[in-house]
Amino acid sequence: MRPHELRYHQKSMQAETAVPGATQSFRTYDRKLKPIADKVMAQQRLDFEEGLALYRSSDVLAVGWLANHVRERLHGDTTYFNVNRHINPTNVCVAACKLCAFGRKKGDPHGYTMALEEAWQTAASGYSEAVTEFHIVGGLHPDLPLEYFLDLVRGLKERFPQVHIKAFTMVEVAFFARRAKLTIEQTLLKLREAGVDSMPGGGAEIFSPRVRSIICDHKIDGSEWLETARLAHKLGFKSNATMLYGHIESDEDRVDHLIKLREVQDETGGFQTFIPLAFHPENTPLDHLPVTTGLTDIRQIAVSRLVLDNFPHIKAYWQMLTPKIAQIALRFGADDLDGTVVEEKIYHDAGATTPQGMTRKELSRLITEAGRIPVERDTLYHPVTRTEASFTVAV
Ligand code: V47
Repeated sequence: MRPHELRYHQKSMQAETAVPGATQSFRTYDRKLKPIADKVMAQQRLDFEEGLALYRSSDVLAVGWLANHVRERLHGDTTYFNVNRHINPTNVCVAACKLCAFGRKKGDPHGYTMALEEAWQTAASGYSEAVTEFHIVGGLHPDLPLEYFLDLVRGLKERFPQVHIKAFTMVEVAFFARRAKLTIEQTLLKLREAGVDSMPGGGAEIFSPRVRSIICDHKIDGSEWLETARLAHKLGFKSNATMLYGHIESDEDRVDHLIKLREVQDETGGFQTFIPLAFHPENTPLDHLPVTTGLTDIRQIAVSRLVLDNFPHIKAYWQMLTPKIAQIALRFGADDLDGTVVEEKIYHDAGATTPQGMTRKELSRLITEAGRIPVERDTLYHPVTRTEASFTVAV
């Protein structure tokens, strides 16, 4: 036995734990995980200190085992993906967030704003895969009126009536409202009337005021993001939630972020999916920071699954994680890979080397080879059944 193997063997001999009710026995050499495992098996809520212990445990495989247990309890082997297309109507943005490589100041030669016709054409390109979702987010443009976005959505609904429109982060919604001198509720109602069906999870970043003041100081603060989500849910919108990790946040900031989301979810039940987003530093003012490692990404997926006990889904966004890590994440708590995407700008401007899109076949292969069952879903997680020429959604 080599020395590191011996060390592992001794540790596991010390603290091997059989958890009642588990189909297999849970083993860990980290004694702090034992009471956490007992709570997970008993379907009890984890508290702040326990969340912290999951981030700090050296036994990441045991943390992953627990997360996988929860994932299988909720979803068995089912693993979701969807056929979507991202549309970013403008990269012009007043916010100048240090975390971002996508946004450009007004007047910057690399700034762009799509004419409405161009945005509708972008939506149509890549339509060969019969998309079920348009995912629309963009910069906080200083001059574009709310009407531009309403017309954009109306035009999409006219041209692609069967496609779900998941559009505008809580940050964009709050910005539209301020510019149009409307309340958040009034703005949300106008967006709904135009055809917005649900909202993506972006812009949450990390709720800690200390970190937010450094990485995205001109954005709405964490409590405004949460309040906008709360209002959207109360009006009947479903949304997602994200957390940007791997920059200057602490473990405490991460747990705090997850618990704040969990509290809103207790109240509204409006979040569908949580998507942890690893920070990509390239081409941002924070490019001196290192990229996250595979184990950090995998652990983040697992801790999210364990702390967010009231979120139905945890997404391993393959564009951000790479397809290889996203595939492994399917055994560490994730049950969703996101979708075909077709054209991705936010991560690719920040140096992502992943492909811009994947086909249904490629996504299914990743899932099947992870020993899971691929299920194509629509945005609201109804299974999609396809024939050669069309698709139907089981509701
Ligand atoms: O809000 C921006 C993040 C988000 C960088 O809801 C960066 O289904 C890393 O929210 N490095 C936008 N991250 C993406 C997003 C999303 C993606 C996929 C699915 C869904 C969904 C939502 O990307 C931003 C910000 O948190 N981001 N710049 C960067 N350099």
